[in-house]
Amino acid sequence: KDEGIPSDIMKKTMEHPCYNCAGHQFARIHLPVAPSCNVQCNYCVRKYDCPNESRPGVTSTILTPEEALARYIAVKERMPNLTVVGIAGPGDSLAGNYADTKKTLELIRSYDKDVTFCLSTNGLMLPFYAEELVQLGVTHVTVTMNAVDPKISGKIYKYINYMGNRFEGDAAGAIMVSNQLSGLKILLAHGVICKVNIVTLKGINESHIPAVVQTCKDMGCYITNIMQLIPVPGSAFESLPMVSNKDILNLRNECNKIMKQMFHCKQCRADAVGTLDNDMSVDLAGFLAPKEA
Ligand code: CLF
Ligand code: SF4
Repeated sequence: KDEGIPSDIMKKTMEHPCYNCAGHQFARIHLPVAPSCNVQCNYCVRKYDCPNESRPGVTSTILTPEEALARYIAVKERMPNLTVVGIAGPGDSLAGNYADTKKTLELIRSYDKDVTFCLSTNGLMLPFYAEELVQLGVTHVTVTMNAVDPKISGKIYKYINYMGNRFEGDAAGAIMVSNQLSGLKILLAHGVICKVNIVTLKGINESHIPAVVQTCKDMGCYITNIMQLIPVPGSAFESLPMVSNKDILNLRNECNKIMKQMFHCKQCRADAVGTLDNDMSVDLAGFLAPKEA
């Protein structure tokens, strides 16, 4: 199933902690340079990190691109197994702060030719930026796509802000699905390794998830990550019943028959640093402090 992927990209994928369960020894650093967002998901309260790619309840300090480079250099010097730079919010990497996302990647690339660039997005602006991301050297992209049916997608967003207008309901769903799919298509045509995150929303998209996974498989995505919704107090979906770990496992197992599944997602912070099992961001200053002689 990995046929057709060039060997250098395959190597990056094998050394990416999220794209395969065997990547435990490799570390990633999330650089929190993208605070703004262009949509309002019903499960999100914006004062926390984007729960499309993070566990809720954490607020990352925003870094400028220059600060992000400095953090990358400091961490890389102490973490030789660091293979991946991820931009995962705390808002959306392609929303209003896209210029900072871009600048961050450019600065890091001029310092490090090899590190893998990984980016996560809700997909709204992906058709506009996909080719530029390829030029910037992004080889791995995650799109959170909770539905491929506009009616179902439309129930997940309170509204979206797009081309100067606000859309809701079916119209919002239709734009999201269309842009997520066309953005993915452009990336896939350029050989980007694509992952789709799917947040399981009881009574909303639960039974539709295999159809989302089948669409991802048919397009040529590499892996899907079926995630649990951790309800955020104050969000529109705060009282949506949580899907049990067992139900998530069953869904992943069912969808594993369709295509490769992620079983080890840690729903990490937008400023996570380290291996998936050992997040150093909680005490980054301590980790970076000069060691006592
Ligand atoms: Fe970060 Fe996401 Fe890239 Fe990984 S996280 S941008 S793909 S480098 Fe990984 Fe964390 Fe799960 Fe995301 S464990 S929340 S899947
Ligand atoms: Fe919140 Fe959705 Fe925006 Fe992520 S994409 S920050 S979940 S509104």
